[in-house]
Amino acid sequence: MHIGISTFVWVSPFSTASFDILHKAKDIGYDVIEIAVEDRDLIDWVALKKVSRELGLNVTVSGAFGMDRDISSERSEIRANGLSYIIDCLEIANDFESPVFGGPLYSAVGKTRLVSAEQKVQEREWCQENLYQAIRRAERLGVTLALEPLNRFETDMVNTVDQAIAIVDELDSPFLKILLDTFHSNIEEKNIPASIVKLGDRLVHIQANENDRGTPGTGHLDWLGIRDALRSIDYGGSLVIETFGAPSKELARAASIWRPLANSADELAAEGFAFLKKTFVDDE
Ligand code: LER
Repeated sequence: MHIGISTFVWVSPFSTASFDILHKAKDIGYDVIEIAVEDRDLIDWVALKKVSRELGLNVTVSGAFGMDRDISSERSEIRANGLSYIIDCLEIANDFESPVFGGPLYSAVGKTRLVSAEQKVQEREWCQENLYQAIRRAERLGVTLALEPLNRFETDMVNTVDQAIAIVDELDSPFLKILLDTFHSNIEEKNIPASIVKLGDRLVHIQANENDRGTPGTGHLDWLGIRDALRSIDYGGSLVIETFGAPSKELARAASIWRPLANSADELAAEGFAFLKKTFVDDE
């Protein structure tokens, strides 16, 4: 199993000025760097590819779904912008040979409202129409879309594994699967290992985060249960730490991290890696 870390652990937005993160990740021992695409224009992609190749780091790509990137918005221009952002990220993922592009593809992070049943149906239809378009592009590029349920405080659309499975099964494509972030699952799932088993081969990416989004291994998640469940489904994706060392313009309010979660991002990265390696890789 490959172990990775998101650029969000150190900075937001990730830009050419922060390429030192890749060196830090490599020095610690990570196999994967997850590039969070907040503003693609801040990144020199050619130079990034050179650095990641030289270091031998695999790349995965994740999205930052701010309010103007919402494929289920009432406003058609925002839905179009959301779809075009997903397509841009799929192309980046293809260029970097990332097997997945992951995130809460269906809506904007932090969009939580009380809406009528009719409106919910309409928003879900918009979501499905746009995901259908995104899947067509994903199929051509050979990159899998990984849809991530978020906890109830961050979205009113897909909170649970069951809700994610319903959307993914309706669209029925090998290029639309599911990303599980254990921080969100800890709030919404009754039993994370059982949810992993239920996901089976729909599960293509894991964000391996502690219950407080601090260093993995320092909280109360059932990591051994998670490991056994992943083994039982022959999980072949990566385990990526995603927490926020610096507030993201798009996500800060939703993520609601108002205090440091470790002494430093470097410490969280090093200790989190040691824990995940010991737990998930060393006794494989
Ligand atoms: C996005 O991947 C995520 O996990 C959110 O919790 C950010 O607020």
